[in-house]
Amino acid sequence: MTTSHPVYRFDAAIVRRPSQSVVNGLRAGDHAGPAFEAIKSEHDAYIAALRKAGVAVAILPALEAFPDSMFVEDPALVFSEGSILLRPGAESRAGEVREIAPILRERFEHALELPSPGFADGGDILTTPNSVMIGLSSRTNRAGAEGLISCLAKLGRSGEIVETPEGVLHFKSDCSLLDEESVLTTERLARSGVFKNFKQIIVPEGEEPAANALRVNDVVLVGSAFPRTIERLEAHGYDVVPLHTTEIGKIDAGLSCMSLRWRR
Ligand code: CIR
Repeated sequence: MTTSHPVYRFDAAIVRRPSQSVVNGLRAGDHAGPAFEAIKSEHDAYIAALRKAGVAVAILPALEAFPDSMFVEDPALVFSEGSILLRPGAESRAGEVREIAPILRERFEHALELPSPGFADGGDILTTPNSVMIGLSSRTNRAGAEGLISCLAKLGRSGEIVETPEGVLHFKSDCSLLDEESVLTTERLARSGVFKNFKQIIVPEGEEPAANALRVNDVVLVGSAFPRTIERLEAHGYDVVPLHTTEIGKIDAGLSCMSLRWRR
């Protein structure tokens, strides 16, 4: 189906303040974790950018028990038509669902839950005009993806199962939607052919984490550490807002992870 408004038009978002425990956030590899103050300033700038783009942002309190809980994109999925509580694939993140559930039930008339069994992280889900792409990954398995497809059907949307490149945390670590017909993607993901029906802008080699950008209304939020990607997007006419992501990048996160966004 085709939605009545572009899928990157949002007027509401939920974010969650980082906890001090974020310094222990999950990460692949054994490099040093981020510094709390630096994460906090990246998060503050992100909220300011969403507001400037025209989004009403609700801020949830930090959850010390859950180091990765500022990444609210993962435990749930939201649309104008309703919300779906997911089941994150990392054990340490399972309890985040219980924390966000009441907030979604309050805001959405249709608040669905991913059926058991199966796991699905919001970071693996890319909403496009014609389908919701669900990337299989170390966090999202086939049972979770199939359960999600049944929930999406109840909201009048169709889901499509796709593959995440080997070694990449989430499907959306490597891509983002730029407009109704264009995506920003890494070369390794583009190679799979998953975006054959889209115009593709490939992030330059060495800037792969830039692929997790975020189109919000008239602007595209992009990590400021990726000048060649920014240049490429500007050359295609996008209005880019660069944001610091170096600290959240240390725990494998990017710009989409820090909010749940929808149009009321
Ligand atoms: C994790 O490994 O779960 C967090 N450290 C990063 C989550 C990033 N979320 C996202 O890409 N949606």
